[in-house]
Amino acid sequence: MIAHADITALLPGGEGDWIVGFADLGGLLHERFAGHPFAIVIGRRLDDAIMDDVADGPVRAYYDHYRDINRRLSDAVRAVADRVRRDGFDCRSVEPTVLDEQVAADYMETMRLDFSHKMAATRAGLGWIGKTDLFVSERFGPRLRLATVLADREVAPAGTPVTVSRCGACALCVERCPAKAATGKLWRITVDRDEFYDPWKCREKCRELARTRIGVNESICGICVSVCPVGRAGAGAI
Ligand code: B12
Ligand code: SF4
Ligand code: SF4
Repeated sequence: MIAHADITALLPGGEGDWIVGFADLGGLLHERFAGHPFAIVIGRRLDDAIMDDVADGPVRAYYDHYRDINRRLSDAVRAVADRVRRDGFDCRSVEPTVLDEQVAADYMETMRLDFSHKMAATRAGLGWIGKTDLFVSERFGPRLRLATVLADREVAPAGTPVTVSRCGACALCVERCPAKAATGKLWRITVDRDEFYDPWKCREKCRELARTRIGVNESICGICVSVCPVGRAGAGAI
């Protein structure tokens, strides 16, 4: 077993900017990952001032920040995987994101990858899935990005899985989404993404906003991340 503190000690700045959780994903993974069902989920918070500026759409500072946080997460999962391997575990890292050219041929039809960081995070008990399909953490709300290390054996006791949404009557992200991508239905583990959120509508709007506002050909928006009251500095409880 490896202690929570051993993992956070590897993360620059320690617990202040990061969340770490452990999950047992047995029976939930694509066959490509099935030999490594024990997850260490790592979340890195996003900068509050930058995220406040995204309330009306993506800005250049958000795009730069998003790439910087992806680099930090890649470094973090590499460091954590090395540490876990030293204790004799077999493990593999799942990067925070992939490029369009690295995804499966049917990605545009499914808009799904074969590993969901958000699922690992709910199973670790770190938070829930919000009304626009974001992972909403207790500490930072949706203002974070995720990456995961998968191991062949239990690294530390798993958290208590979260199985239902805690959004309650709030619908801010649904109302502010310029793509009208979400219906407002509450998530629970038996509700599939496509029943409450349309990723094709979202992607199309993300690409339009990123192209027109910051001149990049990527899926960047973040309005739903920005407007969520959970975890936002100075915001009250929902
Ligand atoms: C494909 C993809 C997209 C697509 C589709 C998005 C989508 N929501 O499905 C597009 C291009 C539209 C997109 C847009 C964005 N994305 Co994106 N995207 C991904 C990616 C690469 C794969 C997601 C995927 O396969 N989804 C398939 C569905 C089925 O799974 P899911 O959405 O992850 O979540 C479902 C399951 O987890 C399930 N679930 C949860 N717990 C449990 C438990 C059990 C037992 C079961 C059965 C199921 C279950 O519930 C969810 C709803 O059904 C992930 C990285 C990754 N590998 O996870 C990032 C990721 C989801 N994106 C992220 C972000 C930030 C964005 C954007 C804000 C873009 C930006 N940076 O400005 C927008 C936000 C869109 C939104 N509101 O969700 C973050 C989300 C962080 C967060 N707080 O949630 C991720 C996790 C990247 C990261 N490393 O942090 N994205
Ligand atoms: S990223 Fe933008 S378009 Fe997609 S759900 Fe969030 S607010 Fe809507
Ligand atoms: S804005 Fe409200 S409805 Fe949307 S994820 Fe946050 S708490 Fe849930």
